[in-house]
Amino acid sequence: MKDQDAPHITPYTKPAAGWDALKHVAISLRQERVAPENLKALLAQNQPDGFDCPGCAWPDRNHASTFAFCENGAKAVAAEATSRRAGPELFASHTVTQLLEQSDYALEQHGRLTEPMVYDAASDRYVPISWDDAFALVGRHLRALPDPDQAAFYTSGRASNEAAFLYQLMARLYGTNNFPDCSNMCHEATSRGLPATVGIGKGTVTLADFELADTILIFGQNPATNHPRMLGELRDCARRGGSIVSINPLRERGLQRFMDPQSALEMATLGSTRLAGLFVQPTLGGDFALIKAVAKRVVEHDDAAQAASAPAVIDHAFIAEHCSGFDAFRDDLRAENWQLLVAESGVNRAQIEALTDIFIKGQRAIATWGMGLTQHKHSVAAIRMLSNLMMLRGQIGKPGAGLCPVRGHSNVQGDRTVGIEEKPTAAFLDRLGQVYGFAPPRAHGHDVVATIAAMQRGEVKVFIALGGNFAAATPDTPLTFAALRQCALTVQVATKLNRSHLVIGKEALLLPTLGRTEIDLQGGVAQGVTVEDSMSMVHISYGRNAPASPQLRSEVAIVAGMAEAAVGSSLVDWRAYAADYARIRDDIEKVFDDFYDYNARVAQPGGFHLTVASRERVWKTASGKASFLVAPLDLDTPLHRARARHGERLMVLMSTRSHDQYNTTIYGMDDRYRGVYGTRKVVFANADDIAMLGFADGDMVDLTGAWDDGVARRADGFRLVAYDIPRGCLGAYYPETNALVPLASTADGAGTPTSKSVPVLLERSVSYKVMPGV
Ligand SMILES: Nc1nc2c(c(=O)[nH]1)N[C@H]1C(S)=C(S)[C@@H](COP(=O)(O)OP(=O)(O)OC[C@H]3O[C@@H](n4cnc5c(=O)[nH]c(N)nc54)[C@H](O)[C@@H]3O)O[C@H]1N2
Ligand SMILES: Nc1nc2c(c(=O)[nH]1)N[C@H]1C(S)=C(S)[C@@H](COP(=O)(O)OP(=O)(O)OC[C@H]3O[C@@H](n4cnc5c(=O)[nH]c(N)nc54)[C@H](O)[C@@H]3O)O[C@H]1N2
Ligand SMILES: [Mo]
Repeated sequence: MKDQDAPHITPYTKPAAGWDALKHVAISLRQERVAPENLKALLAQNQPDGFDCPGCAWPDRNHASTFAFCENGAKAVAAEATSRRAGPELFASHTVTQLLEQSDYALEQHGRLTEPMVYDAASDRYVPISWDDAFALVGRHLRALPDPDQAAFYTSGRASNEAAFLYQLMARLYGTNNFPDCSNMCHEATSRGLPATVGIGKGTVTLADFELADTILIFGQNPATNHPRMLGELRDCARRGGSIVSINPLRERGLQRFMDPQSALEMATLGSTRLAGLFVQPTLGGDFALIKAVAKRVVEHDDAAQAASAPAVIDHAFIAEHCSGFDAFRDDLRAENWQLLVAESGVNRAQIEALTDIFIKGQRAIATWGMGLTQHKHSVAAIRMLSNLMMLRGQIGKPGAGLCPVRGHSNVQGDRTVGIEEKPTAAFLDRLGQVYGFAPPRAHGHDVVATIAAMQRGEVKVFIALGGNFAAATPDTPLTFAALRQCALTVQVATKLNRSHLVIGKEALLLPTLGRTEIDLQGGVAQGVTVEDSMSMVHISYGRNAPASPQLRSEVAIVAGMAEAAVGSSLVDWRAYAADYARIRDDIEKVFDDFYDYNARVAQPGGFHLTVASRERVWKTASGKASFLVAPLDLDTPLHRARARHGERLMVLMSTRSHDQYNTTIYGMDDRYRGVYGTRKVVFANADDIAMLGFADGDMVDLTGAWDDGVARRADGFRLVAYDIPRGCLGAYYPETNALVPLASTADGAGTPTSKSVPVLLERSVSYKVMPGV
């Protein structure tokens, strides 16, 4: 197994997916020691009567017939179906301090949590507690707070609509809108950016549009690792002769060639499809300038066409009927400075030209994007500029075209839809109040970054997490740890052990829950839960495996238990909800019109599509039109200032995912498509930068933060890997580099930590003189 091998760097030369992926599925099933009876769960993945893949939010074809095989989906299922257990024996034999010394990989390897545990400060250990006592402890703490805003309720995007709806109801009945959510660190810039331009913060396409698209632009996304099922759509587009462009500082291997495990012919003949035809490699955070440059070229082409009485390049009919602000937008583009656009994007004129040519040739274009676009200071502006670029050619709200933010967690979009929102609208609160007969809190609550800051100030004292790994996923690791440790109570609802269960308040609970793959029986009846994918399809999911332990409770049951203890049952019959999830759906429908006939419509194979107004060319903006928004280049950012201070030694770091991880869950130590084996402590750098800084490929370096707030930040002991990445840019993995991400550095207008533009300096490593094993 590679994990035991000496770390090494060996470029990957085969196509993505294919036999290699199948081999790695087999390895992961073996490593996780998945019991044979649980293997059948894999076959039920994304079947109409099966469960929704807990991997990513990419939708399924019809959510019916295809067994969409995906290496990383299989790994996510195997990790949940593992036969390993983190039971009371583990906690009896290890103090919390000892467990904290273990790596994220080692913590994950302990397996599934089995019973509710409470922290015992005297022995520094977790000890068993009954469910009733655990709920009573939560109730006691919440009721003791003088102000409900001293509690915060975190959600990670695997929670079902039913669990998330009850969770927000509990918190609002309790009296707060403090809903830090994983999406604050993820697609928040999308959700906050798009409404001002197209009226709604969701994507406008469905899978049917991918079948028709002739052009797909992929911004800042690594689908071969993070959304492998998307490769099937890209393959089909490439085979139809469509154009695919990857806009990414890295030429991600998985976007170069692809072999489809579902195509018997490809697998048998070792054939593969060439995916992206053009790779444009902007500097980190250079997308705003790049997109603006392409928009400027589109205007220039259109001006030239008009002068020559040739067919227009801009869709003037669409703009006349549907858009506002076009003239000012065009004038701003005409006035924009080419030299600055090139310098700020890091892309030369020839490449901008090539990208523009493909874009204006496209009759049906889709733009997709991931974390490469959302985790920067100017993410909101960049996403709006992308929307504006698409509007120039009328590429929104018609078949085969549109905006496609690709979400992460399998229900991160649904959680927000059903009310996990720290800045709720008045209309939603009015409705919730009417349905349940109470006055919901009106003040906006804390997002992730604001929650940590409030903990630091001692203003948030009770922290409850419905899934996720808050301590590891968030910025400024040492400061965040200290903030969490100041809490009076931390509560974690989880499937598997992670760092957040060890970075705890004065009192702490660890509550084990059923995963999506497991049968959820209430009163002898199997319950299904519903989720919304990245393209707004809502469908139902039934687990197939026996629960990992008889003591596990569903997320719905756990939330209901906490709610009863914290706010009582006078307004809400929590037990009735927990006994039959269909009742929760009946009431979700009362709060959200879009969910009419919820139970009936999710019972149909494939579920139903939630209305996305912009898809229908209905614009829910202030002007009632799709809005062009003028935005200037910002030439005085913290990065510019850091570069002015440190000159060319200043590097900008992106923190990203390897192939063997699911966010903070580390399945293994390889990043196959990027050629990294047996280690996660690597930093990718341009060979010329390595030489300029006086290092050599393979040297060990330490990374120090170059943010100018006086806080010392560092991450030590990384191996330099010469890589095809633009000058001045570095790449390394998250969460190992989160200590370098400043809490105060967030996306303007979204609050997302800027995890893909972290200013750092490199030093020769003091802690590791030689790379172990190399
Ligand atoms: N197997 C697996 N699947 C997952 C996850 C996982 O960890 N593992 N995580 C899930 C979650 S929550 C999410 S949000 C998604 C994340 O999926 P992605 O959005 O693919 O996230 P990252 O791996 O962070 O990679 C971002 C990509 O953006 C590029 N990039 C970085 N900075 C820039 C930039 O400034 N501009 C441009 N144009 N590109 C840039 C990087 O090179 C990388 O290819 O995946 C989901 N699916
Ligand atoms: N530096 C840097 N930081 C980042 C990012 C980055 O790219 N760079 N990405 C950000 C992004 S996009 C995201 S989405 C966040 C992710 O932040 P989180 O969502 O908080 O983190 P995860 O690692 O996905 O959470 C994994 C844990 O969830 C629990 N879990 C798994 N399944 C279930 C379930 O069904 N129910 C419950 N209750 N618990 C479950 C398990 O205990 C597991 O250990 O991280 C963000 N942080
Ligand atoms: Mo995410």
